[in-house]
Amino acid sequence: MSHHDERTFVMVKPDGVQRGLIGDIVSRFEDRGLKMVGGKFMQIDEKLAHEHYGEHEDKPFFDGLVEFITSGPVFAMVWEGADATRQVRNMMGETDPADSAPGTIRGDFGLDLGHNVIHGSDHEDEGANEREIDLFFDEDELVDYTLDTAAWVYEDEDH
Ligand code: IDP
Ligand code: MG
Repeated sequence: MSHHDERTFVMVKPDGVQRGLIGDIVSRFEDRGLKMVGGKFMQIDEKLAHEHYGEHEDKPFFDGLVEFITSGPVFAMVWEGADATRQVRNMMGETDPADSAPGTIRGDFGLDLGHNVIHGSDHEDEGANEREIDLFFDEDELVDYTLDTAAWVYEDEDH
């Protein structure tokens, strides 16, 4: 794998789907030069919600979080690119939209901590990206292909 091939898990949460933000959010990652290698419009069940948010099991907001994330469809994605996990987190903003800078996804689209529009793997949690990709996608649901614009995004990518 080249250094352009880091993969990260991203998901438009039920509030983002209901508010019609899938297209806008996908556009931001496309515009940045990242490559979508997987995408799935789906409903999260209780079991998957518990697995995905297992690290927060003991937090007071856990039950509400599970209820929210299972309350309607989500759009789960895998994005690939240089430093993808950290770059996506930067584009998302802070966990609380109220603390997120304008120009970030949460800073542009949210006002409330519980409804913060998007999930992205934590770049400070080693291996979280791979774990979450495995949880949501089968290997054959991820597509290997060449994005022709990559040569213009990356200086050291061949034409
Ligand atoms: P992150 O989504 O920015 O990685 P985490 O700390 O991993 O933030 O928390 C996971 C999700 O749990 C948040 O995105 C948010 O939806 C919810 N959450 C986190 N902290 C709180 C809280 O204090 N109250 C309510 N919901 C919370
Ligand atoms: Mg997190």
